Amino acid sequence: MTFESLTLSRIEARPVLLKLERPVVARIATIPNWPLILIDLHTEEGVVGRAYLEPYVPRAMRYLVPALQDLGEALKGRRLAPLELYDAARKSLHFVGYEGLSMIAVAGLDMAVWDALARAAELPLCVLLGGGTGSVPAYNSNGLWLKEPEAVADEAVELIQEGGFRALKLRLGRDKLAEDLATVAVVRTRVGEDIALMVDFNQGLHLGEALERCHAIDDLGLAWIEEPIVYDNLEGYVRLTAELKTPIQIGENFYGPRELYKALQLKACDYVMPDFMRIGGVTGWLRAVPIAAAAGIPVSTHLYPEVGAHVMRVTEGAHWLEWQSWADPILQAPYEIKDSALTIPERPGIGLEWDEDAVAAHLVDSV
Ligand code: SMN
Ligand code: MG
Repeated sequence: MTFESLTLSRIEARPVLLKLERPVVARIATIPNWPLILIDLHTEEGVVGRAYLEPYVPRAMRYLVPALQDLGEALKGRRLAPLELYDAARKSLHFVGYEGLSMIAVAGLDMAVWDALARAAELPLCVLLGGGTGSVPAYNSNGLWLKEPEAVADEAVELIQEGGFRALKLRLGRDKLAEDLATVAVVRTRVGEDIALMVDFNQGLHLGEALERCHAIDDLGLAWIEEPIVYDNLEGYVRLTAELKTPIQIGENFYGPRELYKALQLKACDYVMPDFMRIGGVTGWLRAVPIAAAAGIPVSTHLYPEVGAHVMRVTEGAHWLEWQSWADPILQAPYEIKDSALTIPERPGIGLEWDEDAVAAHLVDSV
């Protein structure tokens, strides 16, 4: 069989819910259980492409699962050319909405299509894309949510040990600025000077608060300040980026390459970190990151560490991979982290195989 001959037959999408070892507690939301939509893209030739979406809100799986299955029906019989299917799927939902859930569904389809193609070619995805296997520098983003300073510091020490990490991300945005300052101070004391610390406000502040709080942490040597204000207040980001010494990081809420382009044109950030379900999967990533590279802006990933590792191997200006082990419980062979880097396994495709017993234990009928 040659990969040129693959034909899409159907998309199977299954909702699972996993209890988070360290629940997400951010200024704007608390998430105790993590939703994953497992996508199996079947081809007439028998190759199955696999990917997942993680839409934060369990109830969102109620409408994303049928949307994915419906894209499968709409594209049934088409040859598996990722760019062609991406464009066809985008077009099919254009009048419904060009961003939001439409883009998320297309992104899920796209990642599974690329996976199927790479599996058929018997190549790791990064090799199919013209790169090579190897490791990708990663920071640990598995925890450090809004808890008491001492508890955050204890967790920071634990997180370093999860893979010889040299970088961690803390969430900020407690009720009082003094509590955030105390948290960064105690974490710094416990982890030492050699660990890079990123901070993320998860869009929790209004511009006035952000100006005050970001200036207050501007001399702490932080690696970046992420999303202090709501993601689409680009004027606010322009002001923050101009005023602060610490690099401003945004991008997990860019829907498609054009949003990245607009932010960079306005000089609304120093760094970008597109998310795979919003930027448009692998295809969206491949179309977005050259814009950042041409502008001299370093690119990090958001969530989706497995597919993220592959595309970072072919990303000019690749910066940090965000490591979360949140899909590990349903994977047969989770990716490994050593010396603060994720190593791409010698497996075809993205390298995701479901642990079907674990999947059965976590499948949800209604959410
Ligand atoms: C984030 C990740 C997962 C859930 C909520 C928030 C965060 C990040 O913005 O960048 O890791
Ligand atoms: Mg973030």
